[in-house]
Amino acid sequence: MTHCILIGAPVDEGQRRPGCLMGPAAYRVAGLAATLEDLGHTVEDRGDLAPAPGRHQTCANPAVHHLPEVIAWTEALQAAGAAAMNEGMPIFLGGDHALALGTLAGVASHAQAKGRPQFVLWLDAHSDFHTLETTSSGNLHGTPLAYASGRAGFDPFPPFPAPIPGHNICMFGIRSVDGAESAALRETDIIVNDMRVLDERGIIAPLREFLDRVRAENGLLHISLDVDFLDPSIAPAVGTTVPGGTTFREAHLVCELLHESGLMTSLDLVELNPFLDERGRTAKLMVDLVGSLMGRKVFDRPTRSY
Ligand code: B3U
Ligand code: MN
Ligand code: MN
Repeated sequence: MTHCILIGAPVDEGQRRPGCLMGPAAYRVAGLAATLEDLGHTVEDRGDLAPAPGRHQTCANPAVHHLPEVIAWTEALQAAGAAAMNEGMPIFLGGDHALALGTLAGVASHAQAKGRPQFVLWLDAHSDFHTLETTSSGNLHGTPLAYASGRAGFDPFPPFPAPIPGHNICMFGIRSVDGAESAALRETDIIVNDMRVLDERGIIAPLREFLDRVRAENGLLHISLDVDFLDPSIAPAVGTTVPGGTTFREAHLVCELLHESGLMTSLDLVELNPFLDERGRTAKLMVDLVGSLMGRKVFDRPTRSY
């Protein structure tokens, strides 16, 4: 039984298409709390954060937009995330992926305080490895992993509290990487399981390899689930659809394996844009996946027989 702490983060300033701010409400309407309670967990819904920018930070790249707003979210989510880690498992309801600038800062500072290594599993079509200097879209939802790994180029942001080593970060489902991201990623030891790798090796072996390391090092594991990890045919409610995503069955299998590992300590649900949804199907699918992550099984075998 886990104490699940829901934290709404209706941020939509990390990209340009309005609608992600309705995400937290959509997860609640789709029955997230009841799904968790039915699985035997306790749920505490802390409502939605609403930080206001205190200053007007700027940066040299003119494409970057909503910088003060995103910095305010980062600070608020770092504080809320670090506090929640002491009390249970935070589940951050986005909001676009810019929220992970703050959630990663929060969980990493908690891990540092506990003297345990932080690991990150990034379930996404995108590598989100831009800095303020390299992004050409100016959309800050494309930057959180660069910030968390301690890359330079985030001057107006608070320094990332405890940069996460590259080999503790595993990207999974990647199929859209910009040139500047690619060049920077090659200089790191981040594990990039792009779709080529998953097509060749399947999803189980690369995931188990990573989870085995988290376990061996007694790590904390943050999972960041971007809606576009899923194929747009099953999850249309996202601003940046990329074909060739994971299927319904693959996504559930990933979630079941993650549950079986018992390693997840925090979770982001990001990029849901309910304005683009079809009768709530994407919100319901995301809630369903959280059900699998938190222990729902098709058939409860006493021991694994396969
Ligand atoms: N890499 C592109 C596209 C992108 C990143 N994350 C999303 N889209 N969702 C960029 O704008 O940084
Ligand atoms: Mn993303
Ligand atoms: Mn994405």
